[in-house]
Amino acid sequence: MTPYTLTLQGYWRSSASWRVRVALHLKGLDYRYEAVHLVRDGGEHLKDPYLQLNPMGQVPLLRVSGGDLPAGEERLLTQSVAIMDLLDHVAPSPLMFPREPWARARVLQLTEVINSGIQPLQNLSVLRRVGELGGDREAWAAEFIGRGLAALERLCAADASPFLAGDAPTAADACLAPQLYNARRYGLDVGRFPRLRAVEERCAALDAFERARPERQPDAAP
Ligand SMILES: N[C@@H](CCC(=O)N[C@@H](CS)C(=O)NCC(=O)O)C(=O)O
Repeated sequence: MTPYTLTLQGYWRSSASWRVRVALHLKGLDYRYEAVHLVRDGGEHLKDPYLQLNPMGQVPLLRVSGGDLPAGEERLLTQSVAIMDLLDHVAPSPLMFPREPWARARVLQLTEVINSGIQPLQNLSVLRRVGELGGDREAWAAEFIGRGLAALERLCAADASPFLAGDAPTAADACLAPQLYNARRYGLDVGRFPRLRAVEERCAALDAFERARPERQPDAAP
């Protein structure tokens, strides 16, 4: 089998792209990075050719060829949670989603609190629309990030394991680091979330998490 060829189309400050970068680095996978600018000229993600590839007009997108795919075929995958799951097939160690059903469900639960319950409410397109409708974008984002993280803190407070769901980082931890970064961007005092902060610190000590940070990406703006 030939090695997989992976290209990540993302944006330095995109939290969903950041999750995928964490997974790629944890697994030690080489990948090409192609920046899709979310802000310049109204956003490359909302125009062709990118919009043809992802009609949702969002990053990240992973392009995959080689490996167990038929020769010459390239597959495109969007949605960071689906991408992290596919990466468990491409490189099973370490797993982003444990195989044991209860442990897997717990990781998915915590992942979805962020992926479905927080991030979509503070997404660029949603905040733009809140602004157009006369709302306060920053207050809106802070409100929903704060509510979601408070719930996540409660869901995890009784668990003393080093990471959100066990002894090793999973997809849930890959979602947590970028979400706390966004919380700070919108002025939240993350000291309110001691369990989440402790996990974040443990993650930050790992090279994979450090390399995935926005400011380490080639398209990072000063
Ligand atoms: N559920 C999607 C969310 C993707 C997403 O919202 N991406 C953001 C950046 S983090 C985006 O492209 N936003 C562009 C916009 O809202 O216009 C995933 O996990 O991949």
